[in-house]
Amino acid sequence: MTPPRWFVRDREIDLSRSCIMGILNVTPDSFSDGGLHADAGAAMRRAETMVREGADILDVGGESTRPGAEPVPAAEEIRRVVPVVRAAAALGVFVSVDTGKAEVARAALDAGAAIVNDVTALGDPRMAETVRAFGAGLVLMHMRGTPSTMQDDPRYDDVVREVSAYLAGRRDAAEAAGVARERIVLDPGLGFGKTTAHNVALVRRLDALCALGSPVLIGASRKRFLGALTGVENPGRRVIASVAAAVAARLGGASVLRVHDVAATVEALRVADAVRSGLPQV
Ligand code: HH2
Repeated sequence: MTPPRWFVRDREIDLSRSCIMGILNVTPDSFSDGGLHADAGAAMRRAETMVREGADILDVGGESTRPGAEPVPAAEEIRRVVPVVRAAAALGVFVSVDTGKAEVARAALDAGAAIVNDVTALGDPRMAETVRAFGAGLVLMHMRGTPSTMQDDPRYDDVVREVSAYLAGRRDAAEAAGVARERIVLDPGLGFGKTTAHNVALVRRLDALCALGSPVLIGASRKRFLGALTGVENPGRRVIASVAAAVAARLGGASVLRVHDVAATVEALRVADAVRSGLPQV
């Protein structure tokens, strides 16, 4: 099967093997690493480690989206992310900015980011134009409700069908606003308005989302549903569960894996990639 392609600014990201997006939260309150990299120096040490461990993309976020999180003003988000984006881009990796605000996206793209990771899937009406103007890559993610309400009894008739239809619609909207299809990646948004059963169903039936023809990103890393499945309560101790989820997602067709634990995931995905694609000369 030919891998889907992903163009970001003037480059193409190699999706013939797993693409690892390392999480770099510069927030005081993210669910598993809040406050750890809140100053730019600590964030850059973390960035350098993840690049050494094999991250292809660094995803810089200045606003937590954990369930119940409160919104952060754009000026504060820009203050948090821009210095880190600029320094991370200088490491030679792709940098994405995890934001739903066009103003923050523009500041990050100006500072050298190549991708906008928009968990609101164009909730800001100016986002598509911002992405188009820079020729940036765009991740469109599904979320039910907002972070402050999303885990209040989420219900679907058919979660796989509804999430896929929603993402196809958001991709159409992005294309209508001038963002080329080969710049777009789709993400079912594990944990964003979903029960454990919904998250598991989305990973089990990733083929339905992959059938839309765009690369698929999965962010399962350290999330609460992995705690529910394994009984591991401390998010920082969910490495094995997170790696297992990344492997399952990769074998199900995901191209991009958004993770905290880069070294462990890269090692496991070497095996998953070999099993998926085979090796020459067998
Ligand atoms: N998950 C989180 C944040 N951003 N972006 C995409 N595309 N997909 C995801 O699954 C996703 C995301 C939540 O995780 P994290 O960044 O670790 O925590 P927080 O939102 O509390 O900063």
